[in-house]
Amino acid sequence: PPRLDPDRVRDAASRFPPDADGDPPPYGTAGFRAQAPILPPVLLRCGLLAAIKSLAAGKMCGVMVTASHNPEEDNGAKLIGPVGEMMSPEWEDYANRLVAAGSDDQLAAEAAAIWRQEGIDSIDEGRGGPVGGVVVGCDNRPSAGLLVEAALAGVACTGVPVVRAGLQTTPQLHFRVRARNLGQPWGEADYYDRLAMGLAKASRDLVGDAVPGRWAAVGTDGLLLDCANGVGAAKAEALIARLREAGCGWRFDVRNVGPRGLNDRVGADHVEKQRALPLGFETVAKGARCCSIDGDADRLVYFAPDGKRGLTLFDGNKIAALLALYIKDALKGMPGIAETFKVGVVQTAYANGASTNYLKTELGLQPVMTSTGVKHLHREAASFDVGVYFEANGHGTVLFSNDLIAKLRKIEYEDEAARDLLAMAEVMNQAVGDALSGMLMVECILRRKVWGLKEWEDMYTDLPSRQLKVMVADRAVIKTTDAETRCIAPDSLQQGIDAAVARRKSGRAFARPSGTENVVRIYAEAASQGEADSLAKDVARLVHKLAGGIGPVP
Ligand code: G16
Repeated sequence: PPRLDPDRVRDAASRFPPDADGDPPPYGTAGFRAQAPILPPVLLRCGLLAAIKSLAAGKMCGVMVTASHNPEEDNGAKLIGPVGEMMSPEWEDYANRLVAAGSDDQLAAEAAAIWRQEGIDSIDEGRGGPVGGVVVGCDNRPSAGLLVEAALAGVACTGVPVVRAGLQTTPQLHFRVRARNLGQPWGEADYYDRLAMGLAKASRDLVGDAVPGRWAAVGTDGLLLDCANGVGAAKAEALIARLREAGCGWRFDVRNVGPRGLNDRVGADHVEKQRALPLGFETVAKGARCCSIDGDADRLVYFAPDGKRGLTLFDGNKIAALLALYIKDALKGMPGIAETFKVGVVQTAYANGASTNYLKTELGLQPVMTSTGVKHLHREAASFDVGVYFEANGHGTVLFSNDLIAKLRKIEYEDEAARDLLAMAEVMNQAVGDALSGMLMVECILRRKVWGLKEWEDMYTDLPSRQLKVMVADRAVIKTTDAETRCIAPDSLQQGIDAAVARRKSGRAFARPSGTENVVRIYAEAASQGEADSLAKDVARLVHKLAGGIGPVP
């Protein structure tokens, strides 16, 4: 049976020693992120922790080696729990404890303490001890090889079986862990099958070689996909090949397929934050339907070139609004269900005020606000029967409760809307935000509604907004409350922000420390672009002055 072998821990720790002159990174918004060279000891500890978690749960867990939207030189780890979720706060603390354990002996002692705390030795699964397993996947960064080895060495300290999944998107690895633990088909081919079959059901008459006449009349029948030169490129191509086999004749033009230039002026983060076209899209026709995913394919944003080197953005909020509208429409014809089952939408402070207003006034929903981080949104969304969650940056999915799925199954033969929702639950990744699955659902809904981008854009008009980053010596000096909408430290920062906001019509602004980069993020919106820009700048200057800014004053 698995057991924690202190000699193995010490041996592994000495093979992947911590960086002598640097503090280890803290567990951030989505796990650990740092420059790749300092990460091997962190990944060793992540492997070790995932193994302990898997034993505590008696299920498979996962480690994804990725730094997502961050530059190619960075890397990191996302830890995946037994239902495909991100780790709970308690396990984040364990992760920090292990990563802070500098010497070989400290690590062995800390791991043993967590092992005891979780009562692993007293677990008897009827097979002579606890059972578990860890699957390790990675994106296509050059530093992945060594970091995967470090994670595997961490798992090996416990004797827990380990699986190398190789190149995976983050959502694929989450899907795999969840499906495996639920006893469902879990391989990579099963992932493509599920999406392709779900889409075939969701799009019904639309799948096939012939583009329906009404859709063709909208004028934009193909999708240009920017893959950020990341791991998602090859996976998107595999998915599209599977769609073809299933008879889907939709056209996709896959661009920025790597291997070089990861996240460098391409990808969802670039498009959403810079409001700039990704490289390789300079000559794309005005109004063409395009989307960008990020380095590990868990974010999705749509855009259309405006013909002047700029673009119209369809961010996570616009995607959420489209999905929520589709769900509300489906529920309209199902009175019993609409009254009994709760639909909810979860957003963060980055949600444009106009999107929140649309959800409230047009769809009659009361959006729930959480702090930044999929882990927070996911948890909230799971409390609804249909929980739509999206961050403005394009992270999100739609979760369906088991009760609702069971109810829909009972009526699917006589009810078309029930079939639509079941198909949506198949297409949308139930473990985490997934750019490829989100993209299929958006494509399907636009076709079903016979909507071009114009109709989608017209759902509501975003208030002008601006995002900035400020470098500070220590971003931890900024403390926030109320889902990160207000600062409680340093002193007088919030007063300054309030005064700056009050000077703008429809103004709103906040500052928060990033959990994935060494910066403070600023968000501002107002009635005009000029006011949003100047408000963001005012807040950036306040942060620079009061929170120890480094470098030039913004
Ligand atoms: C991660 C998280 C997201 C979060 C983003 C930015 O995304 O998964 O939930 O919105 O970081 O976080 P922060 O503003 O704290 O830097 P990704 O795509 O980098 O994994």
